Amino acid sequence: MSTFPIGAGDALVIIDVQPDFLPDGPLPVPRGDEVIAPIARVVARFDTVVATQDWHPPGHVSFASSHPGRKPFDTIDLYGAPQTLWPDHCVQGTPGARLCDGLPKADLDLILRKGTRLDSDSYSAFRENVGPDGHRHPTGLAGFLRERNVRRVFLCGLARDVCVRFSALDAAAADFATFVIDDATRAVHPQRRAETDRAFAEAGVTLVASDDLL
Ligand code: VGL
Ligand code: ZN
Repeated sequence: MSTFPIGAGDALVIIDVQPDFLPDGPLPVPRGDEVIAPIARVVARFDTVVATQDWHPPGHVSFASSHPGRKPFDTIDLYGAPQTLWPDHCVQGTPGARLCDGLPKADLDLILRKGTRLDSDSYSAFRENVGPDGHRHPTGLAGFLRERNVRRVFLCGLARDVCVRFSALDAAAADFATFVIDDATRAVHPQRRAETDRAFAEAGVTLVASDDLL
């Protein structure tokens, strides 16, 4: 028996399962390839399935290479908020920015691209990071889900401590009941797991296992 029977008001949101985040990519997520199998197992349960792609223009503000003297994983102040600088990754139109082989692409209702503006990043599928005008602009995903009468959002993908984390917090802030399918995520920094778990707990985000949905 399924612990979480999945129905019409539920959406699966698959975050950034792209080759550049796999263990051989320029921004490797350890064991990131292991999320694909559990995602492929649960996808058929959902009427609404969204996948995001991190989709940056060349020279993106989040790339360390765009900031002379900085190196990957440095943190800078950007528009009054901390911004981690990353190796170049997920450049628009490159093979590393595609959705990974093995993802159930035929089941996707929406592919949402984020981080597309040169001067702002977007960890979250729901809202960009703070931009030059001091605002976090919505991507439109909350409206898409609401118009389909979605009440519960189930998140999975990469990376647990970056884009999955910020997407889950924003889903909860947008009043969706929010779940993270834990075994269908992997983190850039697995050793910092407690920090992400605390953020989930404070936001009322519930961790579930993919088997609980079957
Ligand atoms: C991500 C770092 C930079 C992610 C995206 O998908 O978690 N992490 N851009
Ligand atoms: Zn990125």
